[in-house]
Amino acid sequence: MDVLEQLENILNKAKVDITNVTSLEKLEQLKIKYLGRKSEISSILKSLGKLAQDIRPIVGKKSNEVKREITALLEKRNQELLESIFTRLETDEKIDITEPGEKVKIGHTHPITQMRIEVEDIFTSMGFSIMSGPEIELEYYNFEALNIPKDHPARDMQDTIWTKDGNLLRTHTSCVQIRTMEKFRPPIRVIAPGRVFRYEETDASHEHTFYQVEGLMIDKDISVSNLIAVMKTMLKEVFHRDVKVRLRPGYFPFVEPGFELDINCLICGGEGCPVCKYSGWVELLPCGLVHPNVLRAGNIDPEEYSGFAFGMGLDRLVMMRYEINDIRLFHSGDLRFLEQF
Ligand code: FA5
Repeated sequence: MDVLEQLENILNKAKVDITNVTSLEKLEQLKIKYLGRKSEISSILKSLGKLAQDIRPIVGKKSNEVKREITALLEKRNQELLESIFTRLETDEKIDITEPGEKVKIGHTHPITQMRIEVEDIFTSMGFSIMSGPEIELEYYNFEALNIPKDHPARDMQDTIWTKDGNLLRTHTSCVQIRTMEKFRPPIRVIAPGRVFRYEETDASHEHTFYQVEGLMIDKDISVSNLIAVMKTMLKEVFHRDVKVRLRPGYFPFVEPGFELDINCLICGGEGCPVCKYSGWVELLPCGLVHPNVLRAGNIDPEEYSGFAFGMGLDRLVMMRYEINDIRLFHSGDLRFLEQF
C-alpha cells in the first residue's frame, strides 16, 4: 500500500475512534495508539530513511500533518468530554447555596443534672463544699462505719448489689460522710451528690440506679434547729416559695434522733389532693443528728461535736418540681420527654 494512502487511512480511523470515544481514559488510550512511540505514524517516520529520496519529504510532511490533525482532534474531544462532565455535575450534584443548612441539634443537660447543679449552687452559697466518693464502695463505708454491723437487720432496708470480690455498689451517698470525716476536721459543711444503686424492682417511684445528695454539717452545738433552717433555705430556693416542713420520727442506724422530713404539698398547698394522698404532706427526705458511733468512726469526739445529716433523693425532687409521675422516664432515652427541660 502506498504510504500516503496508509497515512490517510490512519487519519480516517482516528477520526471515527475519537468521535466515538466517551471517556477521558479511553481518549488517553487513543492518544497512545495514534501518536505514541509504538504507533503506526511513529514507525512510518522511523522508516523514512528507507524510502526513495524524492518521496521522503512528501511522506514526512504528510505524516506531520496527520499527526497535527489527530492532535487537534484529540484536543477538541478532550474539551467536549470535560464540558459534558461538568454539565452533568452541575445537574447531578448541584449545590444550592441558598438552601437552608441542616440544623445541628444542640443538646442540654439532663433534668437531674440541672437540679444537681442548682442544689450545689444553693449549698455552696451557704458555705458548704462539694464532696464525692466512689460508686463501687467498701462494705465498711456503706454499712459498718455507719453503725450498721454485719447481721444488723437495717442492712435489709437497702437491697444491695455486691461485686464478686466482696465490695458493693453503694446503696446511698451516706458513705461519703465517713470519707469526709477521715479527711477533714470540724467544722464540716459538705454535700455529696452522686449515683447510687439498689437491687430493686423498678416501679413508678423506684429505680435501681438513682441519685442522692448527702448533706453533713458538724460543729459545736449543732442541733435539729440548724437542720430545719438549712432545709427550709434549700427548699425555698428550689421551689421558689416558702415551704412548710415537718419532722416525723424515722429510723436509720446512723442518726439519733432520726427523722423523715415532709413538706407541705405544693400541688394543693396542703389542702389535700391525690398527690399527697389527701394528707397535705409529701415525704421528702430522711435526716437526723449524726449518731455518736458514726462520729467516732470518723475520729470525731461526740462529746465535743455534734452534727446533722440528710440524704435527699434527687430524682424525686425533680419529679416533685415538674409533677413527673414515673421515675423510669428519666433514663428511658425518650427525647420527647427530655427535650421538655
Ligand atoms: C437513705 O438512703 C439514707 N442514707 C438517707 C439518710 C442520710 C438518712 C443521712 C439519714 C441521714 P433512703 O433509703 O430512705 O435513705 O433513701 C433516701 C432517698 O432516696 C429517699 O427519700 C428517696 O427520695 C430516694 N430513694 C430511695 N430509694 C429509691 C429508689 N429505688 N428510686 C429512687 N429514689 C429512691
